[in-house]
Amino acid sequence: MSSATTVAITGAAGQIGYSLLPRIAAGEMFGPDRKIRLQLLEIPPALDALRGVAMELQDCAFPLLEEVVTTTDPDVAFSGASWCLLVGSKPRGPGMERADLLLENGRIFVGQGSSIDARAAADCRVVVVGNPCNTNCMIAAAQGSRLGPERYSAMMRLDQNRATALLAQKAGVAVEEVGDVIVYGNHSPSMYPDAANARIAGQPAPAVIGDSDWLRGEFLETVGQRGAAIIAARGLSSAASAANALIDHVHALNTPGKTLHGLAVCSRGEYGMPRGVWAGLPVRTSAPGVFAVVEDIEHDSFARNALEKTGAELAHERELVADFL
Ligand code: NAX
Repeated sequence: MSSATTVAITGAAGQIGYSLLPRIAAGEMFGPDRKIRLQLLEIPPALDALRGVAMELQDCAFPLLEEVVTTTDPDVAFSGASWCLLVGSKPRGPGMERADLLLENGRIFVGQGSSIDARAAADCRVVVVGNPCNTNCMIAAAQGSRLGPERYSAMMRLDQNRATALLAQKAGVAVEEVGDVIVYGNHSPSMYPDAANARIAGQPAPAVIGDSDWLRGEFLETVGQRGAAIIAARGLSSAASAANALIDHVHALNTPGKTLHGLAVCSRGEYGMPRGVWAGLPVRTSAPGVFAVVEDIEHDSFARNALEKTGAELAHERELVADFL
């Protein structure tokens, strides 16, 4: 029996995949002593490209990389996987409404969720990146009877990292001086990056920044529109920073400690998020893969209003995909 960690990655021939796979194979996600087996899923038109990526991985001669499987069959990709990183999804086409996108992707996540529940390892953890990631994650989790909802999370970490870097820049401090930045709700422009409870060099961020208009205006706007700004500048959506955020997300899940992390997890009504949707919430990890939502963070009326809006959007998305749940 192999002692390698088996990692299934969907959409592996895409942009994020191209940034992500070498970093996982180099040990950046699971550590320098852990052998890795990659099981990569694509749709048939992208299979040749995926084989090219696999060739490049081979040519890196990574000491930790034990095997790379390329496939178009979810049952093969998820078989025995301890981590399922669901990156692939259908992009929004011209004239496509968000509701259409939810339905198109919903079908993908019904199939992948069923396959994961049937095939993945008993200790499997699932992380959804493919958008709309919160609702896709809820759909995938709903297909399961073997793995519980606590095994499924969706990625808010890119938003968190963007907000953290922006606060550091504004305060003129190093990024590691900024902590406890949690992005609540949906990974969409309705998200709420909470600067009021963030810390800068151990002090409350609002006191250090000293500009509440900026925190409630330009800061929120810049974080919410950062993805669009990168598309406008690069002609392509964020990929290296998304891959990096996924590595941070998995570290957060795997590293017990007091640090607060923002993950989209199944809400039990914390901070007014509708029960049963996957909402960005503050969590602490108590053992590898085991986390609890931190419930004692206080919010003022401005924040509560923002939380209500993003929560309502998640509830609305759930109504649109009700047939898949
Ligand atoms: P790409 O379009 O470059 O790659 C997506 C890949 O998924 C393609 O190769 C495609 O063939 C594959 N795919 C489509 N349907 C599939 C299926 N049913 N099974 C397996 N593979 C399938 O997109 P990329 O830039 O890599 O982004 C991937 C996803 O991440 C997108 O949905 C994107 O919106 C989302 N993002 C999410 C972020 C987050 O913070 N949660 C940030 C980055 C990114 O925008």
